[in-house]
Amino acid sequence: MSVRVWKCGPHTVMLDAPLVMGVLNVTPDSFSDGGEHVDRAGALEHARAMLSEGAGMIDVGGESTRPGAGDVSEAVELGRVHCVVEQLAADPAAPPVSIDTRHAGVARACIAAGASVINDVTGFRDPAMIEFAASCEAGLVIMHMLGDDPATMQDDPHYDDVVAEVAMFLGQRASALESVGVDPGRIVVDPGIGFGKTLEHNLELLRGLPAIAALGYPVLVGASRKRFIGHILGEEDPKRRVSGSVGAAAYAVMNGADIVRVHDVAETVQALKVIAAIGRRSA
Ligand code: HH2
Repeated sequence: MSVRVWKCGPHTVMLDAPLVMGVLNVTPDSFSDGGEHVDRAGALEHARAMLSEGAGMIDVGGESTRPGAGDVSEAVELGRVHCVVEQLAADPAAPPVSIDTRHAGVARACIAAGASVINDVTGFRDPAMIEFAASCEAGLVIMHMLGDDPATMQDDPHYDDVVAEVAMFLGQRASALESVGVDPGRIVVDPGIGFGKTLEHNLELLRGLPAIAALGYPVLVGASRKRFIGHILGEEDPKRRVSGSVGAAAYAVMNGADIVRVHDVAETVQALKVIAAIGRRSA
């Protein structure tokens, strides 16, 4: 059996078992944990806690992309994330650090500071982002968002066939990156749960993960604490959506996801360990 790997700068990330990516929002306004990790020491402490709980990667973000979020300048975003990325990446034994940004300047500065992955929720549509991706060796997460603006993406989203359209977008963005010389082994694709999608679109995408995986790239799913889980559960408070989020992550992994982006690392790791044990066959 071939072992799947993801090339992320100096790291080779093994994807023979699901990878849990821990979310570190260094923002005042993220939808579920805004303001909790804005001081540097607290952010680092939270990242280290997630690593000890089993996260295989930390995704650091300095701009909320929740529906209706306003723009943040690159300078402000970078001011929030740069030191945190630098300090997390300074430990040679630490797993890779991902920078969650749609701004090429922030990506460039954070890769220089030691990050190994660029997670772009706009799917590498900005020519400056494509140019930078081609010039470095970082792992690249291509995410689908309807339109290119979180402020308006939830305004009456419409698709004729959400799974086919999202898969086509992801395939086209991956081809655009490969056409400028990006090694396909650096690419991961993500259907962008909640980014310009109704509840039913999100559910169709989770059911349709095999069609996304058929593109041939590893698949990342970020369903954690999102509003569609709140809709299903009738739960307004994102922090009270943990069990629902673990359920979504478990389903995603069983239906083809290689990486899950989560806020609640310990709970997710526990569920995935049980799934792995049940699925394991003795030779
Ligand atoms: N979701 C969010 C942010 N970045 N990146 C990827 N690849 N996939 C996702 O589903 C995804 C993402 C939104 O979650 P969060 O970071 O917790 O919230 P906010 O954008 O409000 O900071």
